[in-house]
Amino acid sequence: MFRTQRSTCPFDCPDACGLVVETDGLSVRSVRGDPEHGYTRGTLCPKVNGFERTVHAPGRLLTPLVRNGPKGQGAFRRASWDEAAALIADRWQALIAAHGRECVLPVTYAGTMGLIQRNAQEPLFHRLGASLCDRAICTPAQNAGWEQMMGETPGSDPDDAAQSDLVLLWGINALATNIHFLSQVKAARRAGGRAILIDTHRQATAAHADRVFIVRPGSDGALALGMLHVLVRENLVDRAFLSRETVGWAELEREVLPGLTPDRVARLTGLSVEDIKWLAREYGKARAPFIRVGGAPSRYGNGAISTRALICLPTAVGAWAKKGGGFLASTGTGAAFDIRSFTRPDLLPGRTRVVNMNRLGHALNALDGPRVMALFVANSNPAAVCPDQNAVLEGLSREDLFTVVHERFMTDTALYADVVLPAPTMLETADLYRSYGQFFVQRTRPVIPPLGESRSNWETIQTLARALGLTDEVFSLSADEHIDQILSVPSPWREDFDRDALEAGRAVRLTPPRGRWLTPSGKIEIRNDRLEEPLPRHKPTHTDLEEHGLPLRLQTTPALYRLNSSFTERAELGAKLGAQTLRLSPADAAARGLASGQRVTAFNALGEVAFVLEVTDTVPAGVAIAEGVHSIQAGNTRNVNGLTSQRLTDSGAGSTFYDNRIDVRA
Ligand SMILES: Nc1nc2c(c(=O)[nH]1)N[C@H]1C(S)=C(S)[C@@H](COP(=O)(O)OP(=O)(O)OC[C@H]3O[C@@H](n4cnc5c(=O)[nH]c(N)nc54)[C@H](O)[C@@H]3O)O[C@H]1N2
Ligand SMILES: Nc1nc2c(c(=O)[nH]1)N[C@H]1C(S)=C(S)[C@@H](COP(=O)(O)OP(=O)(O)OC[C@H]3O[C@@H](n4cnc5c(=O)[nH]c(N)nc54)[C@H](O)[C@@H]3O)O[C@H]1N2
Ligand SMILES: [Mo]
Repeated sequence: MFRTQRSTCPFDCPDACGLVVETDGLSVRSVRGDPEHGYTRGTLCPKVNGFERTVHAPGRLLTPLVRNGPKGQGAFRRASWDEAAALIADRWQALIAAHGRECVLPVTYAGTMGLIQRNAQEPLFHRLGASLCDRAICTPAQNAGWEQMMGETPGSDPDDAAQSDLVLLWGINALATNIHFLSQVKAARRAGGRAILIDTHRQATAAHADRVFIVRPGSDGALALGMLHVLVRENLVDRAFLSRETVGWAELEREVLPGLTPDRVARLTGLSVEDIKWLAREYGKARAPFIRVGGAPSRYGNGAISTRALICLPTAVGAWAKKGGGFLASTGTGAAFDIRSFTRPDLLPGRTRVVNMNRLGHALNALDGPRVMALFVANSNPAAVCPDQNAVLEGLSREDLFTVVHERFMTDTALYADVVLPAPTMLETADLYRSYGQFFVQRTRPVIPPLGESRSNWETIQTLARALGLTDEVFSLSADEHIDQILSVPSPWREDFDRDALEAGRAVRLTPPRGRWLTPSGKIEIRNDRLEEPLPRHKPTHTDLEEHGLPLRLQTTPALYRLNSSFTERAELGAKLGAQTLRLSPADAAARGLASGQRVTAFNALGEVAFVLEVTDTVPAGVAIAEGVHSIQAGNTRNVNGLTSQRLTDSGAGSTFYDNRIDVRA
């Protein structure tokens, strides 16, 4: 007998889809999009369609493993949970006694986005007073830029874009990374609206755009300010909105915008003067323009200040107040849940070191400060996803580093573990999900029992806490008890929340607070005097400043058939993704005597990476595109992160994956 139950896609994706899962009680038969979910509306991406093949993939880790060969070579023997937990507790206690509590470092990111399983490690490492991980690998610069101007104001509703007459897809490959937003784009276009894509190369989402503008990497802030210059000159700004709802417009108009003439912005962005004027006029004259911005424009040395410049666009034309208009980077639903009863920052015994995961390579190899001696990895694959892969692998190879990896599969990171612990998929655990790209929340219960001996992130932390002799109450409560506790804290976002529907497993909509700006001044803070740069300005990227740097700007873009490094277990997706490929323009290939299909080496001061070359006129001269985070077990010795640096953004200490230069040779 088969039965169906609702669940949620846990991956780090703005869509956070509702799922309908069919099982026989022990194994999963099919996974489909929930037709009754208000955002999923019954469709899924190619990765989670067929997710039963991930759940039951032959590579699933089913028991704890203990290393019994050289580091990094994948030699392991099976162990029981009791043995593995005792071994970890003994080693951690001995290392803490010898080196101090900060020698322990957790590195966790977003293997699952559920509030419990994503944050499970927090109470334990707070309680231990370990070093903490600044999980700054994705868009903290964008979040910082938003927060500096908009405070805790939620982003616009993606559904509104369906009623827009001009949707700007700005540095987002929605076809791969935010597929449900394309429904809004299609609806807007069906109703006579237009979509414009602004990117550094002609990527797949171009098929859904009326016009495509190719800009120089990291020049979005300059483009936004240049458009504002034109909007002012042509009297297309909403002065009533600006004087009522913002602070600092006058200074921006007086001190910053005069310098961003179309001529100068053309030089900075690579667009023509006519294109800049056209964009500004279309934006200024639109009834209700909607901007959907991706993460990429913020993954540069100027990422936060560029984000502020972008947010000035809807502000200048008052798009926020127009039905169908707005700006969406993140919906900001984190504000709807206070999870401190679970993460317990109050348990920290005192000050502790915070390690930025973008600088993991540095942290593992540095000799200054308390040396990292014990690494706990869960929900992440840092050997593949962190910048400066050579530094990360050098650190992970240290014989004196005791590494524990909690994983579903033998990832590039798990290969370097001393102890591997088996993790379940989301269909085997309970959780509470919110989304950063829409406003629905779902509470899930296990659909099938955990496979093999796998234990959820929270059960794993409970197991380790017990082995360490920790008796705090937080460790004794189940995931469901913690979820109940989180939901018992009231929030203005949940005033008319349908709790019964939530308990029945349905997606329930949050009500974002609207009608006021949640900033210290109560207005949109174009000028923010708390910052070193009170006004948005044009700032160069890291690579702009390397005058004599290598000639090609490297773009590390997400792939349709991968979620960062996840989904290597699915051979059919791997076949569609293909080999690790670098795309170059015909001009750059010809200048180097290179042809499509050839094996090439990309290099910079950080390392060398082998690719198969694809020559294509979708890529402009001076740019190189490497799509997807490939595994170094698939015949590659390094992936593209062998070429990305540990440099951080201007604010938010974010990653700068897109801000690197390379050259290529045969
Ligand atoms: N299929 C799939 N879906 C995913 C992911 C995945 O790996 N695969 N990853 C998930 C995660 S963690 C995230 S954060 C999101 C990311 O999803 P996106 O926000 O779509 O991805 P980005 O990396 O930001 O890149 C988006 C586009 O921006 C372009 N770009 C790069 N630099 C610039 C620039 O300076 N200006 C402009 N205008 N464009 C630029 C890139 O070429 C790329 O086409 O997607 C999530 N969803
Ligand atoms: N070159 C390049 N590098 C990138 C990116 C890029 O586009 N290009 N994207 C960057 C971005 S935006 C981000 S957000 C980061 C993402 O970095 P990560 O969050 O590390 O992303 P994933 O590669 O998906 O790795 C997540 C791992 O968690 C595991 N996992 C899944 N569920 C569970 C669970 O319940 N428990 C445990 N213990 N493990 C689980 C999965 O098997 C997977 O190996 O990567 C960044 N790195
Ligand atoms: Mo991300």
